[in-house]
Amino acid sequence: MRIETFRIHRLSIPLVRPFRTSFGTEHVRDVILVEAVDADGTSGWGECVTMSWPGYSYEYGDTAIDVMTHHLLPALAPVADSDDPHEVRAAMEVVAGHPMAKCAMSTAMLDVWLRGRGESLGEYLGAVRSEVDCGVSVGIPVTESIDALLDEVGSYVDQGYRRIKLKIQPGWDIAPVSAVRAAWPTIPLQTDANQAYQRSDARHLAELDQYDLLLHEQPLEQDDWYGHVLISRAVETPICMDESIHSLMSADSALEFGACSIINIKPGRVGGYLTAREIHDLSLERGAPVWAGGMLETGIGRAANVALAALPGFTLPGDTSASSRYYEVDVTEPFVLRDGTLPVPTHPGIGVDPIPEVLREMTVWSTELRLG
Ligand code: NPG
Repeated sequence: MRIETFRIHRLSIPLVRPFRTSFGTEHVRDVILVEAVDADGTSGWGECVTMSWPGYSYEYGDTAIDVMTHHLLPALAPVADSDDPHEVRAAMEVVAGHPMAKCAMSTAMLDVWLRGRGESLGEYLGAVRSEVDCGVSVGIPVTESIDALLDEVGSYVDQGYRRIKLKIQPGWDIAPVSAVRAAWPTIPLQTDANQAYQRSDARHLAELDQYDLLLHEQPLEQDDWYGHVLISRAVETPICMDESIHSLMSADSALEFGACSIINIKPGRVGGYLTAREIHDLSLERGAPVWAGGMLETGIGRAANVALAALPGFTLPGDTSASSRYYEVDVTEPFVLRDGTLPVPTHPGIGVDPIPEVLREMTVWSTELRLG
């Protein structure tokens, strides 16, 4: 492998419905795809999961492009011909933080490398399944109407999704959870607050224990480790962390301290698929379930996430929904739900490619970066 060029493609894709969380509402996905091009012309792909504004994370589209162009590109030049993905990850350590940008570039390189070896990402990571159970993440209806929520959840249940995740925030928690639980008494159900609560809300969150939930995701601020310990002690529903987990060390600390007992693994949040796999391995060793998070990815990021979700420790359904959950038209062949599952790609690398005409049509900006 010798990577000579990176291309950054920025796309604008309308979501099929607005996605509202406790940190804001997204109508159109600002998608960044990174293409690494080998000397022999092979392209590999990675998706940068940043949003268009720093709401979920300090990283956002503009910072990711800047970091990739001015900092990661020169850092990667010495390893452009490396046959060791770990060496590629190590080369990026000169840049502090910015895991989403790192994940996008290193995944594109990993994809080229795997294509050269004829090995799928699933095989490389250690997948043990050919299909993965899918859940769906349901935003807060823009109208805050329980009827609208029940309609949306009902359509996902009818499509076969195996678990429902409800976005919650203070003022939108007990009523939606109790309504969904009443309508579907046995469906696996969980919540995601995206850091919207405070330590003093522990008693309020404990009221949700009666609805037989799989977990509460990230109730408190990402830095509030002790607060998560307190909430974990005060509520019966298991606590899961998302935004707090940026590395293998933070996953280790979270489980050791009892800040959570379940981890949502997002490769973009932890800097790539190697670290995602290490967090999986650590959690499996500790007996802590993990599940695959989602960031409204196109088929490019989704393909890689589905491969990851096929590892043995991913025992809970992930936010790995079908293309139709997000987009009218995906940039790849669409991922279609079958009996509540998505198939793990088997072709070499991430196993999918953008459809050239769709990529062209949706691209609003692109650039080419030469290495070395
Ligand atoms: O299915 O891809 C999906 C969306 C799952 O809820 C989801 N993602 O907080 O986990 C999250 C949330 C998110 C989406 C966060 C986009 C940031 C960006």
